[in-house]
Amino acid sequence: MKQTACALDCYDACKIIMDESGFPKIKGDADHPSGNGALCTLLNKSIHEEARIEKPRINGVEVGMDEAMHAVTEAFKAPKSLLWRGSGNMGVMQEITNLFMKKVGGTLTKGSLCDAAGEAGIIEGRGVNKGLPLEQIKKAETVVIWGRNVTVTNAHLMPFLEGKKIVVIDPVKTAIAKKADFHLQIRPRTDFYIAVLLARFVYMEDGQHDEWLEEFASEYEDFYDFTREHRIKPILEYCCTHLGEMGQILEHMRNKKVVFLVGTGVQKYSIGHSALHAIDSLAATLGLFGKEGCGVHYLSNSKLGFENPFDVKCNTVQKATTDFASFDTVLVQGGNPAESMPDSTRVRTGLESVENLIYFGLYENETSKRAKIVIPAKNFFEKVDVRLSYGHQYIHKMNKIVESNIGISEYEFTKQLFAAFGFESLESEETYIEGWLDQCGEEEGEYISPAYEALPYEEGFGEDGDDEFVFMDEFDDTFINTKSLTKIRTSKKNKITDERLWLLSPKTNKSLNTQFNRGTTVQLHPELGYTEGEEVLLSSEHGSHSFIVHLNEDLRPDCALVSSNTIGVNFLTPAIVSDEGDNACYQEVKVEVKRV
Ligand SMILES: Nc1nc2c(c(=O)[nH]1)N[C@H]1C(S)=C(S)[C@@H](COP(=O)(O)OP(=O)(O)OC[C@H]3O[C@@H](n4cnc5c(=O)[nH]c(N)nc54)[C@H](O)[C@@H]3O)O[C@H]1N2
Ligand SMILES: Nc1nc2c(c(=O)[nH]1)N[C@H]1C(S)=C(S)[C@@H](COP(=O)(O)OP(=O)(O)OC[C@H]3O[C@@H](n4cnc5c(=O)[nH]c(N)nc54)[C@H](O)[C@@H]3O)O[C@H]1N2
Ligand code: SF4
Ligand SMILES: [Mo]
Repeated sequence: MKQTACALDCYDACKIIMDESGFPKIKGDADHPSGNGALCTLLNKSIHEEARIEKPRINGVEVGMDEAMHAVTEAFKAPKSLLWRGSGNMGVMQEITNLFMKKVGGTLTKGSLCDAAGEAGIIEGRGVNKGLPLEQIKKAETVVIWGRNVTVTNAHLMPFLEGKKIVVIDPVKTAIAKKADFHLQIRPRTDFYIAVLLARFVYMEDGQHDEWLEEFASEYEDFYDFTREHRIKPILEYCCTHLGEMGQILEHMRNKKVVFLVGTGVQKYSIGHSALHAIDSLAATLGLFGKEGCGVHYLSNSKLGFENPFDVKCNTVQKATTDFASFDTVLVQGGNPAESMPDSTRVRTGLESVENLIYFGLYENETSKRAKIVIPAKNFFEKVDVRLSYGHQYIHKMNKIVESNIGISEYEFTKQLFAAFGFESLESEETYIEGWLDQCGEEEGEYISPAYEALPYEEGFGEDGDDEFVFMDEFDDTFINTKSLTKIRTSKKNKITDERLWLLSPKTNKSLNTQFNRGTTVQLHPELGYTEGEEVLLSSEHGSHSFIVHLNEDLRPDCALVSSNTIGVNFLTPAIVSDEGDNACYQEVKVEVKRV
C-alpha cells in the first residue's frame, strides 16, 4: 500500500492511500482523524480527466526539456525577474524556487489572493494565527458557520458538525444554511457590523465572560464603548436584519460551547481584516479562547512553528496587483494569474508585454496561452513533498505513487537552474523533505504541526502567550461612507435602492479555482426579471463580460453570483489590496446587469 496526500488548495488536505490494484485507484484513509475514507469528485474524477501539457514549448513550438530549460536559463540573465507563484499545489517543495530567485536577485510577491485580509485581523487581536484543532470543533455545542461554504470547500468537516446547533451567516442559502437551526442571510460586506452589534447585545444582557476577560482581555470596557458608538437601528436596517434575528443567534450562543468556522467569504473586501477582528472580539467577549469546545477556526498559518528553509529575503511586489510589465522575465509557477487575479484586462495587458513569460504548470490556461516558454510540471502523484494544512493540525508525507515521463518537479527545475548558473548550496531533495518532517510532532502515527496546541491561547496571546487579547477600537471604511449609513435605506420588501448588485464569487465543487471545470453562468434571483439561459452583460467600473443567466431563489435579490471558476469573472473585479494584509478584494465591487 502506498500513501500520499492531496495537494489541491483545500481545507481538508486529505491523506490518500493506493492499494495493490495501483493508480488511478486511490481512496481516502478511513482511519485518519481528519478523513472518512472518501475523497472528493475532484480527486475521484476531474484530476484524471484533465488534459496535461505534455511537452515543453518555446514560442508555441514543442521542444525538448533541455532546450526549454536552456531558454529559461537565458531568460533569467535579464536584469529584472519576477516569480509569481499560485496555489495550484500546496506542497512545501513548491517554494524551493525561492532559493533560485534569491541567487539571481529576483523579485517575489507578498500578500495573497486568498485569506490574508482575515489573517491580518486575527493578528491584530491575537498576535498570532494559530489553528483550532479538529477535536475542539467536535466538542462544541453550537457551530456558527460564517462565510464558509463547508459542504463544498471543506466537506470532510461535516462529520465533526453532527448533533450540533448550526447557525449560518451567509448571503446565500447554501446547502448547510438550509439544514441549519438558524440562517442569517446577511447583506454582503456587513459582517463587521453584525459581529459588533452581537457583542454589544452580549454586554447589554451582561453575558460577557468577566472572569476570563479580566485575565486575558482587560480592555473589554473600552470595547463595549466602541460597540456603543454603533447605532443599532440604522445598522440593523443597513444589514437587512432586525433585533429578532440577533436574538435568535444569541440564543444559540448563550452559555454554550461555541465554535465559529469563519471562511474567506467575510474578507474579500478592503475591510476584510475588520470582519475577522470583530468576530474575534465577539468571541473574546464570550470568553471563547483557550477552552474546550470553543474558539474561532479560520484558515490557519500552516507554517507556524516551522523553520522554513525556503524563506528568503528578496524584493517583493504585491501579489494581487503585480505590474507584470515592469519585469523582463516573469516565471508563473502553479498559477493562472490571467484568470485568477483581479482586473483581468490590466493583468493580461501586463503579461503580454513581458519579454520572457515562463509558465510552469500542469494544464493549458489563459496564462499558458500567453507564455513564451512553457514548462510542464509533474503533478503531485509523481513527486515527493510534504503537505501542511490550513484546516487541521495533521501533516502528510507525500510519496511518489506514479512514475511518469511528463514534466519536471520544482526541485528538479531549481536544481537544473542552479547547475546552469554554477550556483552551489542546494541540498538534496530528501534532505529538505526530512528537514520538514523532522520538525513535526507525532500523534497516533501521524505527523502533526509543531505549533499544535490542544487548547490554543490557553495561556494567553501573542507569540509567547504572555500578551492580552487586543480588542478592536477603530473602524474606517472608505468604500461605503458609514457616516451616511442612515441614508442607505432599504424598502420594506428588502429591495435596495442601489440597482447595482454585489458580486459574490465563491468556490464550486466542480473545480479548484481555475483548475478543472470552468463555468459560464451568473446566478440571479428570479425577482430581478431575467430568464433562465439568456445572455447578459455584467459591468463594473473595472470591466465587463457576458454570462448566461441561471436563476436561483437561494440568493438575495441584491447579489449576482459568479463562482470563482467562471470564465471572465475577474474582468469585473478591482486591482486593489485590502487595507491590511495585502489581500485581493474580489467582492469590493458592484455590478450592473444588462440584456445583450
Ligand atoms: N473572482 C474571484 N477570483 C478569485 C477568488 C475569488 O474568490 N473570486 N479566489 C482566489 C483564491 S482564494 C485563490 S487561492 C486564487 C487561486 O488562483 P491561482 O493560484 O492562480 O490557482 P489556479 O487558478 O487554480 O491555477 C493553478 C494552476 O497551477 C498549476 N499546477 C497544479 N499543480 C501544480 C504543480 O504541482 N506544479 C506546478 N508548477 N503547477 C501546478 C495548474 O496548471 C493550474 O492551472 O484564486 C483567486 N481568484
Ligand atoms: N471544491 C472546492 N474546494 C475548495 C476550493 C475550490 O475552488 N473548490 N478552493 C479552495 C480555496 S483556494 C479556498 S481559499 C477555500 C475557500 O473556501 P470558503 O472559505 O468556503 O470560501 P468561498 O467559497 O469563497 O465563500 C464561502 C461563503 O462565503 C459567502 N459569502 C460571500 N460574501 C459574504 C459576505 O460578505 N459575508 C458572509 N458572511 N458570507 C459571504 C459565500 O456565499 C460562500 O457561501 O476553499 C478551498 N476549497
Ligand atoms: S480537494 Fe480537498 S476534499 Fe478533495 S481530496 Fe483534495 S483535500 Fe480532499
Ligand atoms: Mo484560496
